[in-house]
Amino acid sequence: MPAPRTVLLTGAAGGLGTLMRELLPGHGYDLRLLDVRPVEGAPDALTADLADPGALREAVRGVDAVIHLAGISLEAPFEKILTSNIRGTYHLYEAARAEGVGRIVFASSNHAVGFTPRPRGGDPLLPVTVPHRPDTFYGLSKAFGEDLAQFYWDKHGLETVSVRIGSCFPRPTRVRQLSLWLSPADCARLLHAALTAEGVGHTVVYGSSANTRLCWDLGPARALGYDPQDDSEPYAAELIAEQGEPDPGSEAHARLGGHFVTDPPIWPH
Ligand code: NAI
Ligand code: 15L
Repeated sequence: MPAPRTVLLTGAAGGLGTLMRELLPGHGYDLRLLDVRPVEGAPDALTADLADPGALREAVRGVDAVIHLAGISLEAPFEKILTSNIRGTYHLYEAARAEGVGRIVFASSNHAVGFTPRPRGGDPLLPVTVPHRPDTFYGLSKAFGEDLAQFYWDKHGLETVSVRIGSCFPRPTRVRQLSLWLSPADCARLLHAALTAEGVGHTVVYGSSANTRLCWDLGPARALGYDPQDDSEPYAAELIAEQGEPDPGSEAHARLGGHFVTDPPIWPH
């Protein structure tokens, strides 16, 4: 596949979308932006809902690839997750299939496997092959997205890299993020690798920087050509002084998904 140049970025008004629309052009991309909300400073951005299949067909027409960030990014009532993340991601894949788009990079999450026990010191790093163990309806929608991606590859030859993102923010703000942090610059490197690697079929990777406290295997991401440059460790002393060491006996620390595992469920009322 020739290197993609024109890329649709969904969720462009969000936190990660805002960071990526600043950084990805530096890797050579022309971005088409989409969000259900107006995108600040981008009057040409498409304002469209993932619930609108016709708008998505127009949005993907002529692009080489899609980076799919749009959706609810935290736990929410199931009906809302169903509309934006499950049905919405389906609509996007259908639009991409119908318009012959070759590849999607899907923003999956650590919460697709959030109930997985967090490796302790000396344990092997978590492989991407662990079974789905979502910790929330939100995580369940990411597990669905990964399965949808596999299905569209097997059935229709539409490629996806599903990136199980850890925590991508300008800097880590919680002790838990010391193992999961993905710096914005590394995120752009990883998305670039996911867009340009040859023959990915459907590939699942973990997405973080090369953190000293890494708990998962970055091998599959590196195999795409990702070469992370950042490490959360310079933030460790300050965060631990502020928040203390995580309690090794707590359920939130024992599982990859942290507090998403232990937060009370959100019911539809
Ligand atoms: P965010 O909540 O800041 O941005 C999401 C964007 O999607 C928003 O601008 C929102 O308006 C848009 N959106 C929501 N529903 C939509 C719909 N129905 N139609 C069109 N647009 C819609 O989230 P953030 O942090 O930027 O995350 C981006 C993606 O990456 C999300 O899919 C999230 O689940 C995933 N992710 C992010 C992580 C992080 O650390 N930031 C970690 C793991 C996954
Ligand atoms: C996610 O999936 C969320 O979208 C993000 O806001 C963070 O909460 C992140 O996981 C995390 O686990 O820190």
